[in-house]
Amino acid sequence: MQGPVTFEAHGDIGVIRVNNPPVNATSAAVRQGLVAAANAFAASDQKVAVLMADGRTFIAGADIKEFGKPPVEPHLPNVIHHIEALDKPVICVIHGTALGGGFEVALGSHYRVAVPGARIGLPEVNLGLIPGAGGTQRLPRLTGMIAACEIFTTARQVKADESLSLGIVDAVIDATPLEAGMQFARKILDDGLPVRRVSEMDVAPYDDVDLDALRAKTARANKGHVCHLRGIDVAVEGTKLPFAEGMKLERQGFWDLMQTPQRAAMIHAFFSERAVASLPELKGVAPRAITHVGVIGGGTMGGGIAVACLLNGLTVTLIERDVEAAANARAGIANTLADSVKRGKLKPERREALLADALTTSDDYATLADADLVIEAVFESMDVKKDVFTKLDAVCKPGAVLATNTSYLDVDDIAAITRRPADVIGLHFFSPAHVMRLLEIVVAAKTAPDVVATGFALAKALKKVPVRAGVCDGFIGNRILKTYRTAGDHMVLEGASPFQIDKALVEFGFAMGPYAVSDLAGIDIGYLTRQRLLPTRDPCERIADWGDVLYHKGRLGRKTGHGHYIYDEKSPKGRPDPEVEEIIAAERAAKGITPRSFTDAEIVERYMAAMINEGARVVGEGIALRPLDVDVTLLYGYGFPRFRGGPMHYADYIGLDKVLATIEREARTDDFFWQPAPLLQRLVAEGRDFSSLNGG
Ligand code: T1G
Repeated sequence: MQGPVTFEAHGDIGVIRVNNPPVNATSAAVRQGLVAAANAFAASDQKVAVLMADGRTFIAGADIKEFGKPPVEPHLPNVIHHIEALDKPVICVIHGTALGGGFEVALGSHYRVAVPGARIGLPEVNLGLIPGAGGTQRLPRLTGMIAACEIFTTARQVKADESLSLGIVDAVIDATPLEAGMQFARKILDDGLPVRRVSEMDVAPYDDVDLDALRAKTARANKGHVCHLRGIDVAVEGTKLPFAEGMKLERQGFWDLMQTPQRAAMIHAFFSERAVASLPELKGVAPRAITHVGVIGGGTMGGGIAVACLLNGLTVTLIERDVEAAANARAGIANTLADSVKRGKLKPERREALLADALTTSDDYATLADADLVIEAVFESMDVKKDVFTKLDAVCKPGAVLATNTSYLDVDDIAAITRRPADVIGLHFFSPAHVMRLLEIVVAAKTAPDVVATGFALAKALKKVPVRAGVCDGFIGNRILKTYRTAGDHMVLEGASPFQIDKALVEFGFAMGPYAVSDLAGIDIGYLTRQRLLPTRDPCERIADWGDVLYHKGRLGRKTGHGHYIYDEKSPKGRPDPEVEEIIAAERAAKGITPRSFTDAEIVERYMAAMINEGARVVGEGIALRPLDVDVTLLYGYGFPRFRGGPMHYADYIGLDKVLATIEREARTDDFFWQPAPLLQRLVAEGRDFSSLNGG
C-alpha cells in the first residue's frame, strides 16, 4: 500500500501504520488510507491487527487545516465505524498525544494499549467544537458519563496510568508502540479474546445531581462559550438513544458549532499561537545555547522569571543589591516553588534539588561571568537600568545575551550604553512571570539575528508564547492597553460609570473589566504612566485623569482595600464604591460636562474601536509584524476572550468598515484621540481585512 497508511503482515498479526507528519492528523488521505488498510486486514489471513502511528505521536486529531473547507469523504465517524465493524480484533497503540479524532479512532478500536508517557484527550472545545467522531458517544460507555464529560469539557490530557484506571486503555506496556502492540496481540490470540465494540456497551448509571454540578461548574469556567454545554447535552441525550441515533445527534452538534464565529475565532487563535514563532528573519538562524541564566532583581518579576527558568531546566544566578535582599529573593522563590508543590505541579524532592543545585543568589555581579543570558528586572528607571547594563557589559562573557524586562523603556537607549548593542534585546515578561504565557520579544535596531533567535528559543524552553515587537513606548500590549483604557476613561467622564464599563466588558468575554484589572495591578501604575507621559502630552489631548484623584486619596486598589471597588470581608472580590461615583461627578462638574447615559453595546463598540485602531497603528508602524501578532498579544497577555480570536480577528468579523465608521463618528467630537489608523483606512478602501496581512 502507498500513501500515509499502510498494512503489513507479521505472521498472524497485521499492522496498520499511519505516517502523516508532523502529528499524524487525520487528513483526507489518512482517512482514505485507514479504510483501505481496514479492508486489507479484513481480506487478509491475519487474525488480529495492531493500529499504530510512526513519529512522535499517535494521531493527534482531525486535520484542523481542513476546517471551514468543503468536507471530503470519507468522514472520520464513518472511518471509525468501519474499523469497529470489523469482525477481527483491532488493537490501537497510543503513544504521544492521541487527541480529538485520534483518540476517537482509538475508541473505535476493540482494544487500546498505551506506552508510558502517552496521553489521551478530547480538546475540541479549545477550537469551539465538540468531539465529532464518536467521542461523546463512546467515551461515556467506557468511563461513565461524568468522567467522560469532565474530560471533553476541560480538554485536559489524561495520562496513561489514569487512562488505565478509568478503563480507557486495557494495558500500559513499556515498549515501543510496535512491540507493545505485538505483545498485546499475542495475548489476544493466546486468550482467544473476541472483538469488543465500545458502541455496544451501556453507559453506567449516574446521578443527575453530579451531572448538574458538572454543568454548573462548566458554565462558570467557560462564560460566553457555547460548545461545552452542547457537548454535555449531546453526550447525555445521545447515549439514551440507539448508538447510530446518538451519533446523528453528535454530528448535528458538531456541524452546528462548525458554523459558529467562535469556532473560526478559536482556530485562528490556535494557528496564530504557532505562527508568531515562524518568522522569515529566524529561518536558518541558530540560537545561542542557553543553560545558565542570570536574573538581576529578585522582586515580583525577577523572582517569577527565575522560577520560570528553574521549572524548565535552566540554572539561575539571581543578583540583588545586597546579601539580605538576595536571601529574601531566595525565600520568595522557595515559597513560589512550594506553591507549585502544593498544587501538585512539582514534586517536593525536585523543589529541594532546584533550590540546592540550580539556584544561586548573590550580590556579586562576578558570579554572572559564565551566564549565557542575563535578564534584568529592576526598577523601571532608565538610569537604574543603564547602571545595571554597564555592570553586565563589564562582567558578562563575550556572546552572553543581555536582556531587559522593561515594559516600555527604549531598548535602543539601553543597548547604546553597552559595547555590545548587538547582544541586547528586550524580553518583556508578564506578571506572574512563571504563569503568564506571553513574552514580548523586543528587537532593538542593533539586536543581532541570532540574539532574536535566542529570545524565541528561550520562549520555547519556558513554554511561553513569544511575540516579536519593535521598540516604542509600551511595545505592542501596553501601548494598546493605554489607548483602550483612555477610551474607557473618556466614557466615564461623559457619563458611564467604571462599574458599567467593567460589566459590559465581562459580558463581552473579558475575565475582568479594565477598572477591576487596575485595582488588581495597582492604580499607582496607571497614575505613574500618566505622569511619565505628561511632558509629551499634546495640548489637543482630552485629559481623563479622574483616576489621579483616587491615587492622591491613597486608593490604590486591592492592596489598600480601596480602589474603584471596596475590598473587605464583606466583599473580598470587591463591590462598587459609591464614593468613586462622587469623585467622578465632581470631576465632570469641574470640566463642565453634563453626564449622559451609555448602553453596554456602545461601551463595547467604542472600547473595541479604540483597541483595534491602535492595533492597526502598531501593525502599520511595523511594531507588530502582522495583525495576528496583536491578537496573540491581547489573548495571552491581556485576557482578551479566546472565543473572539483577538481584536484584529474580531474586527474582521464585525467588518473594518464598521470599525472605521465608529472612529469617524467619534472624531466629530474628539478628532485628536480618534484619528483613524492609515492602515485601517487603506484596508477599508481596498476592501480587504486584517487576515489578508497575516501571510500563508
Ligand atoms: N491539524 C493540523 N495541524 C496540526 C494539528 C492538527 N490537529 N495539530 C498540530 N498541528 C501542526 C501545528 O500547526 C504545527 O504545524 C505542527 O503540527 C506541530 O504542532 C473529529 C474535529 C499535538 C499537542 O486539537 O494540541 O479532532 O507550525 O507546534 O507543541 O472530533 O499540536 O509546524 O507548521 O503544536 O509538539 C483535535 C491540536 C482536532 C490537537 C503537539 N486535536 N494540536 O504539540 O507541536 S479537532 C487537537 C496540539 C478534532 C474530532 C475533532 C499540538 C500537539 P507547524 P505544535 P507540539
